Amino acid sequence: MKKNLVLVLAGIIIVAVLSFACDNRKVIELTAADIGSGGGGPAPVNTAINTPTVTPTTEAAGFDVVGIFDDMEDNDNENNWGGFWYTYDDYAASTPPGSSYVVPWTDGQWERNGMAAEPFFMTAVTDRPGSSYAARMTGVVTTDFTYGFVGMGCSFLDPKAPVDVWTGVTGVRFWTKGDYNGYRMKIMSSSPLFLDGEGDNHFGYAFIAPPDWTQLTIPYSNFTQEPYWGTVVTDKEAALKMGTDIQFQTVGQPHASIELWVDHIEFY
Ligand SMILES: [Ca+2]
Ligand SMILES: [Ca+2]
Repeated sequence: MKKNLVLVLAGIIIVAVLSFACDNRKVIELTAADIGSGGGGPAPVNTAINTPTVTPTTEAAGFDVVGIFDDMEDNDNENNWGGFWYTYDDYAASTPPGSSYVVPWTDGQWERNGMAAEPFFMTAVTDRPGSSYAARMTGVVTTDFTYGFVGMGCSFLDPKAPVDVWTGVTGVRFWTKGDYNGYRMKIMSSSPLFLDGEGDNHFGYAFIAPPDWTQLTIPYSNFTQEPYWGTVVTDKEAALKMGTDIQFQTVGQPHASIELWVDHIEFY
């Protein structure tokens, strides 16, 4: 009886450690190579990975955070605040590399194919009145990295810097459609509370991509961390006062194909 209990406990600990170790390796999921360099703009500076504690103070946004972050209607890869869209994958998350695949390609994918990286591109919308363009990713999620993933996201600013998206803001609203798979929207934070920087377990909200365009309204009160990995951060306010990116990432694996559209993102 005791022996079984010990074995079960040992199993739980091993799973937890493995889970932590693997997820911990996501610290390199957002290398500079994975971040789109933008339409002629300089590549966002990914300071959070190497120096997660050098930005202890919240930078005033200098603009009204409440309102449209990006409706993509200008069909470029830059949001209304000046940051750039990008995709990312699990290539650098393990050895041998993860093999999940995302379109638009990551900078790393371009480079591995011997080509100069091209920026994230928007996709034409024909089935939502009032919208001509939206952000869309397609791809495949494999298990060469056990916790394989792909995602797309957008830095708030360029160069990357923390923005207080908490004060005076109730939550995030966006239109989405997709393939009925699960995805997780998250707000990356450069708060030093996240000990593993960009690879840590940031606040977000998981949803099922609906087959038809649907507006999701997600108050910050519904934002959570994922269970069982990363740094437990109880101060959501501190985290969201230092937001750096919004990201949309696959949940679960493998997926023979994924497709997610996101449009008209606003803070409300
Ligand atoms: Ca734009
Ligand atoms: Ca649009």
